[in-house]
Amino acid sequence: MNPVRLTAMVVVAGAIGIALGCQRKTGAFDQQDIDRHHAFVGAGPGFLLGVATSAYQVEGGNQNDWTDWERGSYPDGQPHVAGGASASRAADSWNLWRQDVAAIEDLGANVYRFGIEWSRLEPTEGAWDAAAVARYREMLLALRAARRHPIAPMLNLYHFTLPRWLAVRGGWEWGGAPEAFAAFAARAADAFGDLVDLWCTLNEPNVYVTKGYMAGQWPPGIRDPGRGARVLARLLRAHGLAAAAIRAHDRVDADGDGKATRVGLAHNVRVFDPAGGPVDGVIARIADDFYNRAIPDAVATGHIHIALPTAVTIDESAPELRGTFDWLGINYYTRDVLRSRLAGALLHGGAPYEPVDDPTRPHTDMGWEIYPEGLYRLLLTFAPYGWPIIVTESGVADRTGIVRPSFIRSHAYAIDRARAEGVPVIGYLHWSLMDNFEWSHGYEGRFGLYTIDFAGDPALTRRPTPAVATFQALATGLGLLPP
Ligand code: GBH
Repeated sequence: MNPVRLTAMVVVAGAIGIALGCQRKTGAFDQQDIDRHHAFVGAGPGFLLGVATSAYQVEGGNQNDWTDWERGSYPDGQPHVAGGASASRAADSWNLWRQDVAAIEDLGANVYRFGIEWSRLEPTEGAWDAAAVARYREMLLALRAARRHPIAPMLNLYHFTLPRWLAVRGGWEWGGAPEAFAAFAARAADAFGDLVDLWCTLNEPNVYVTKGYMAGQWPPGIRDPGRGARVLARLLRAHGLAAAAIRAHDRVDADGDGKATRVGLAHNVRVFDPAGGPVDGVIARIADDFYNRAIPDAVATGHIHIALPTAVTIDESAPELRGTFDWLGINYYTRDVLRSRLAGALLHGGAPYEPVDDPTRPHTDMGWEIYPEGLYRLLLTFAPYGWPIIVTESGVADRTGIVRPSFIRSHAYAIDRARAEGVPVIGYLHWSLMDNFEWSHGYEGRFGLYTIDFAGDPALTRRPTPAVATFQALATGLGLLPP
């Protein structure tokens, strides 16, 4: 189908979808519908079914701003990372990557989203580690030569960690950071472009700024919304420059589909529902504009608008951002139900709202509400932008492994409901392939399809959880595994 018609179709479908979405806002999925549903059937051979990880969370052996943060503690003595854990070995994927590839083959996945670590490839400014390049290439080749069918790599360039040389200059607050990132992207495209078509520039810029510059729970540990908003604008600039660099430097169509590059970004989205009255509604709308809308709006319009009332309003022209998405990546985990606390915020500072938890709803080990309807609602919300959508992350912290199968099935159902209404979802990637270093939660958040006994098993064996079979059933439905 020609792109104009496709776009028109998507916009119309999206508009209808939004109307439906509003109507059905509180309409919970019927468990019997989910149980009966065969997910992704008819999605077509091009559908991307895969798993995701990030470099720092799985590789081990890295030295960057997070390594330094892990060693630190808060003024009250609490370590920055629960239990004082560190990612010094993590899942040891730097050495055990063949086991990772074998696990992905067993799943039947046809795409693997993973990171290349900037601090490893460019340990000092301008340097380039040829041995690290060779090791990543070895893995890329193994993915392309996988057992049943090729596993397309989706290469992620930035996922929360910065080289030390850049962090000491001020990280993303340093004016030269976007250009430095684009230079890294260009070199990565030169080094890996013959094996990679799917490029993800940034992971969750909104999560990075809220954790690193507002909550102060991640490096650089700042609590200043204004600075956070400015860093978000910087990250958008960095994305724009990197997208251009990737397209200029990767001219090789690795998979023969006629396109050398398909560039996007993984955007964390959350449903913000008001707990009650009109003020809660206004607050939810502000949260939605800042958290969910600012990034795609900037790319759609070529204008950066970031507003945090009472803290900062940024308005900048950025025409170079237009056209930088071949796809939009959606990372979805949970929703927030918000009750405003404006008076409290004005008098004592802090967030202008507090989350209201409904204890009757199911929750994950991290305390996040399990709300698959939110994925459906958000897919309808993002469809009118017109980009094909890849669910670049969806997953659940579940130490037992018992919850994950139904979590996968309900979220796949949410995707299919959106697809049935015309939303062009072209892929689903589960977070995560295996248990890994869950940032400030250390090894307490278990997101893996494969579990790892970090404390008791020095071999770090990847052991399948019950959800492996659930995922394999999706692959079978898509013809990626034999019935
Ligand atoms: C993703 O972030 C990351 O890309 C990945 O590195 C990470 O391992 C994975 O998800 C699992 O966390 O604690 O009240 O703020 C998702 C980050 C998840 C942050 C939901 C905010 C809301 C609950 N977000 N979370 S709260």
